[in-house]
Amino acid sequence: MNRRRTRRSPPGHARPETNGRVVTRLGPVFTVEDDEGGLIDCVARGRGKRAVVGDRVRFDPDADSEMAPGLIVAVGERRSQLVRADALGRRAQVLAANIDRVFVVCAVEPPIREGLIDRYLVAAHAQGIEASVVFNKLDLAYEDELAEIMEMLAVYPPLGYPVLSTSAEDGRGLDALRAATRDQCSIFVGHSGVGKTSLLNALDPGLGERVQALSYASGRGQHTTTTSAMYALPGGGEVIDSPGVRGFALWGIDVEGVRHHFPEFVERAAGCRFADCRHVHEPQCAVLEALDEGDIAESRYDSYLKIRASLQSDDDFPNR
Ligand SMILES: Nc1nc2c(ncn2[C@@H]2O[C@H](COP(=O)(O)OP(=O)(O)OP(=O)(O)O)[C@@H](O)[C@H]2O)c(=O)[nH]1
Ligand SMILES: [Mg+2]
Ligand SMILES: [Zn+2]
Repeated sequence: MNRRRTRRSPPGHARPETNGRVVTRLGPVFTVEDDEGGLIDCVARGRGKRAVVGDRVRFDPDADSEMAPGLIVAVGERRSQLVRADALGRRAQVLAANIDRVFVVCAVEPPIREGLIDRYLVAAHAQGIEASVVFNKLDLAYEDELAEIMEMLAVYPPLGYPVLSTSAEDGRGLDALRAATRDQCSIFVGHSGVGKTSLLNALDPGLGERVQALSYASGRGQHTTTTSAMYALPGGGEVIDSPGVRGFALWGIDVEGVRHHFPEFVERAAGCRFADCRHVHEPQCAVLEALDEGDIAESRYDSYLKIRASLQSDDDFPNR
């Protein structure tokens, strides 16, 4: 006889459903933290299958299916979600839910791509999620290189996106990062190898093994994060570590919507001659004037045009 069966609730008894939050997912198995801090592995049924890390869920801790003891039956409403288009551009891929702040992590190596930073910032803005940029591996940057990078990143703070410089190696900037992650739910995103997992470990060395368990160790001794997972920091606050990306394609924003997610454009758009100015070829465009005068960064405007172009060429996928 299957021993698992004997643990099932007797027929007719109300299932002891309870609330919790998804802290990680590996294939079909979600790990859910209940409101007392217990961790229960669950599978999901029906609408529960759309759960992602950060989701509030209703679950039965004792459903005792073949794969896991628990069963997620419903997903709560999300106050925010970080979402991108899948590789084919046909579906939304929700990376995490109920996030307060996105930390876009970059480093000298692999090199910074402003285009990627700006796409993340647009996706966050569209969801009302705050965002910061973290420049990590400070210890590896040469002085002249550092000056150049700092100048490049200096465009962000005036737009409402703080920039933090850190080294997971020598500890610089970690106090500021700790303060910035306190009392909220954040996610670390960015290219593979920029140091997201290392930063998390540096913030709380006690996490070591749990973080390591969700990594794939390559032959060169590098550990690549394979799935998103949420960790509670001892000083308060939670951080979701996410697998590195090659690129980030926007979802749910159409070509004419992009301009509303560049704060420096929004601020100036009232000065454009046309109320629906796209800030591309229009006469008397306050954004183009600010660009000419050097008040809007070329890198940002360049990102704007590239994002527009990427969405325009996707007419087959109107949802994107
Ligand atoms: N010198 C130096 N090396 C760092 C620093 N942060 C991370 N590294 C190294 O960079 C490599 C990649 O770090 P990870 O933390 O695995 O990077 P990640 O962003 O989590 O990568 P994925 O999980 O693949 O997305 C490792 O060899 C780290 O030891 C840093 O501040 N300074
Ligand atoms: Mg990692
Ligand atoms: Zn304009």
